[in-house]
Amino acid sequence: MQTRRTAYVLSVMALDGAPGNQQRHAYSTVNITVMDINNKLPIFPDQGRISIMENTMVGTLITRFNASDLDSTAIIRYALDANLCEAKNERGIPLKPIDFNCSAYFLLDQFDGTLRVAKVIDREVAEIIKLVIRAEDVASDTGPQIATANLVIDVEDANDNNPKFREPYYKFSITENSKSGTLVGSVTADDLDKNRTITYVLEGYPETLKLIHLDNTTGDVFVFNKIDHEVYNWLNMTVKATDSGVPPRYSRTEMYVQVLDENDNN
Ligand SMILES: [Ca+2]
Ligand SMILES: [Ca+2]
Ligand SMILES: [Ca+2]
Ligand SMILES: [Ca+2]
Repeated sequence: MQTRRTAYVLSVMALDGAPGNQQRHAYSTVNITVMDINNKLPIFPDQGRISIMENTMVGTLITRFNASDLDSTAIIRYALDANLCEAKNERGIPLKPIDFNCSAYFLLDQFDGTLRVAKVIDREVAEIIKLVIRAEDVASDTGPQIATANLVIDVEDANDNNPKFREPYYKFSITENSKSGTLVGSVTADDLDKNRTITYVLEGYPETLKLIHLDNTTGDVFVFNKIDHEVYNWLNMTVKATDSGVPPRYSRTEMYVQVLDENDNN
């Protein structure tokens, strides 16, 4: 351990108590050395907010902490306070430690203060994570010297989920000769990412697509042209749902429309 010495040299003049010019004096030199006692807490201000993308690779550097300490002998060591780590999902609901072991997602090097990804983070699980970091001067002469700082990590969304239809397939039925504009049914897909604006498109044989219309934004399915049961008992189509991510992702499902006989051939 290296100790800073601050040295002062004083010249001291001593006078005796004799009156007037009978007074005698002497000079002397005094050397004073001030030893630095390690008695100051580390200085570790709040670390603000930082963003990382979800799915960032394990080992990626997030940031580096750098606490300071006025004592020359300071030796700073860093640690995460696992008990104070907090994660919230996108609705702001805190995640229980048993569901999301917050501190397990980060690796803090105690010596150099680097914070790295220890486990791939899924934004759909945790969107905001608050870390509490302890900086301790382990060379303290005066008992524990610990300063703590917060760091808020915003997990940015990547488009890593396809839209998902609520049903494995859709089956509707209509009576033949239903008027154009008659509602057949509705399809809905959800997306776990932030790009949840879904566009729906119908795919199938051109002659089938002339009969049925799908609203691109609502997923509502309408009769478009008169459908004759004697020609079609069933209409089979595919619905494609595309999200608004960059690049977009999509999924498909089957849609079956049964055309019921109106008994119009008597
Ligand atoms: Ca100190
Ligand atoms: Ca994800
Ligand atoms: Ca998506
Ligand atoms: Ca995502």
